[in-house]
Amino acid sequence: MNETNETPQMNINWFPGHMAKAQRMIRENLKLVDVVIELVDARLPISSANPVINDIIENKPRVVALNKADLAEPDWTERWIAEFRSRGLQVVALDSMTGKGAKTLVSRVEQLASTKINSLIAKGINPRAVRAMILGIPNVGKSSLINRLLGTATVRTADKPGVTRGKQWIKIGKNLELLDTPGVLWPKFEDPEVGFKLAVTGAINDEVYDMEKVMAKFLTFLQENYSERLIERYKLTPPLPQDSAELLKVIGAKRGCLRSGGIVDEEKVRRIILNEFRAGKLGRFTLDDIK
Ligand SMILES: Nc1nc2c(ncn2[C@@H]2O[C@H](COP(=O)(O)OP(=O)(O)OP(=O)(O)O)[C@@H](O)[C@H]2O)c(=O)[nH]1
Ligand SMILES: [Mg+2]
Repeated sequence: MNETNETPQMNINWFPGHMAKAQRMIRENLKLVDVVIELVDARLPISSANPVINDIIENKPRVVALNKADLAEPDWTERWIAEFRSRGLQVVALDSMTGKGAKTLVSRVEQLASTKINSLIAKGINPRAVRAMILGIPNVGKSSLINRLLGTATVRTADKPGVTRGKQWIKIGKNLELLDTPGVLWPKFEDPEVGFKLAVTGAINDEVYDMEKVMAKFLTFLQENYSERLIERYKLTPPLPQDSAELLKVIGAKRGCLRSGGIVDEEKVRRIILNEFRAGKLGRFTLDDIK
């Protein structure tokens, strides 16, 4: 996407103290688990990743789940899967709303822990369930995945004194226990391009960035790359205006977003387009390219 100089000021919610605290809590919980499930957004598998995830989890086995795959372009998801594999990572596509991919995810987690579990067996120690936790930036779908897995879980296990003191685990099938509190990671702040993608996909609170600037850039992006989708969705007549402000007005007029005097309610149109994009009504998008 084109470079612009605007930065959605997303760092407001993440002071250095918050990051340090989040990291500390995650490290504490990491001691209890065999495997990490790193959730990223399939529409932006790199931009939605935490910048220092490797340092945080160190050598803990990890499976990357490309969540919201239902909103991403399937071809691109395939390419991203191949890319992650070529980097030596386990990866699965996931839709936490329907649960598509969840079974594969669970079996990958079990596979990743099998070396450790087998070594316990070899030492004559009773094999125990594999333990895992979910990590990811805000809004990536951590709670949705937990709820989805809970839906298929046999029990939500209570505290287990001595072993997992004070922690709540969700037992999934016979062999897997999932920590019921996910680790919330901070996104990448520095790169304005990343900030833009996080803003349009809803990873950053709408109050925290300049909606007008973000939507101007987004409309230009749609006009340049996906004009046929705009034409179809909003019943527009081609060619579309190149200027994003003009385009906004045209869509607003078609949608009847008019205030008294026939003036287009721009705020309302921006909101409609953004909501429809996020709900997948403009089609499926992958915003990160493989570099
Ligand atoms: N289409 C689609 N939407 C999803 C998926 N997973 C989650 N969502 C939606 O994404 C939004 C955020 O999901 P949550 O599960 O609350 O995300 P979270 O990571 O727990 O967010 P925080 O608790 O704020 O850190 C919700 O509106 C979900 O309905 C998915 O696989 N597909
Ligand atoms: Mg949550």
